[in-house]
Amino acid sequence: MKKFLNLGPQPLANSYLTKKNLNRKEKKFKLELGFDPKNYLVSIIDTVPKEKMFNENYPYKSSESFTMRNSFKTLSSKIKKRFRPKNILEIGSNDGIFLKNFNKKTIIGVEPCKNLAKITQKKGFKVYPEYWDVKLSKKIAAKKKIDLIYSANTLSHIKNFSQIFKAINFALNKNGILILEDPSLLECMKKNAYDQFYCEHIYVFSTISLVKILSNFDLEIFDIEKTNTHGGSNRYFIKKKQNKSYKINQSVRKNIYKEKKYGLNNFKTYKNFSKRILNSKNKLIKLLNKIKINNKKIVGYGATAKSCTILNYCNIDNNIIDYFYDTTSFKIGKYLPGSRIKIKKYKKLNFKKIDYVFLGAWNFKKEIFNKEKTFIKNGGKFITHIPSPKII
Ligand code: JHZ
Repeated sequence: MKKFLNLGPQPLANSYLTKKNLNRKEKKFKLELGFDPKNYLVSIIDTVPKEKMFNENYPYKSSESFTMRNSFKTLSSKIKKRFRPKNILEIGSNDGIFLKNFNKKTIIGVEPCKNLAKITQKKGFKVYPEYWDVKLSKKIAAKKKIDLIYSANTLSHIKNFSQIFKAINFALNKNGILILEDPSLLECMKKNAYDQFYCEHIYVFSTISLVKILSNFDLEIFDIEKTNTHGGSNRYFIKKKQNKSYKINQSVRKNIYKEKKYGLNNFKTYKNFSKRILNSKNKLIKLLNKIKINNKKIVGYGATAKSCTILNYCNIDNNIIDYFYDTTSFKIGKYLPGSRIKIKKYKKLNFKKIDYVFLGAWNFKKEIFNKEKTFIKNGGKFITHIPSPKII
């Protein structure tokens, strides 16, 4: 693995602090990114044990945003029409945002964060509160092999990819389909979205890396859809190579072409990205300091895991951002890791009290701008670092 980016020592991105443990020293982990020239895979060099990140205190709930609820709903209808699966398995079912669109008898979930698994179990769905691995896959497949496996923003969080795909191959019917959805490395690089890198995102996948990896497990991508969620994701449709009922669609070739043209197969591209990120950091610090010199008030919007990377890499604390607004009950009243900026219960932005808003959840810009029309109309301004730090 060739190292290209050092985002410094970072606390766990989703370990929000309570008032009680605010003075405690936080454990920090090296956040360095590397490129594996053999598999074209970008990943974190030193990973954190999964139990430290994904446990019964996991604060992120997918259902907090309208955009995500809508995206999962639309996809569910498409799946029913295009594949007509008799049974479905979702790996990383979070709070049931996808599952709830299906009949309880036809879908099962896997969710190791027990607090989240419980939310869906309470609604009557079968959810295994376990980590996805070969052992669990065998347990599930012993009852019945699966027609369709779906996983969004989860496989990129599991350290051992050979175990992930071995387990999937095992559970999947011979004509079964795997739909895998994760942030696109190409979009991340184009947008200078270095905040996609934090402890939980062990990989940020590209098509060219997945093609190589999947091939070792007799799996292949036959179609790709682009989605706007999480700053630009790819939704990969994957099948076993032996299954000839789907032809490989043009979209696969197109994606590969675009990624190679951009240079995702070339280490130099990553070194250049790293230079841009250092510039982005310096520009953001300069911009925020200039606003503060003029005694203006800045708050944050969306206490995302991504924000943790930005705040800690750029040394931003509550001298710069007074507090963050967030709608997630698990996060409200707590403090962002490292920066220790307070998270307050979301209130509509008040232009009389707030001058600038840092977009922690920049990936939901459209949804947020829609909600905050009054603030914008009255001169309230947002700050974003995507694709480069600026006031909008
Ligand atoms: P959002 C998490 O990352 C963690 P984060 C995880 N590792 C991952 O991969 C992605 O999700 C999928 C709030 N919000 O989705 C809700 C408002 O307050 O960008 C959330 O706390 N008001 C699993 O944390 C946060 O912003 C709003 O109007 O980077 C959004 O977090 C909206 C739209 C959101 O993921």
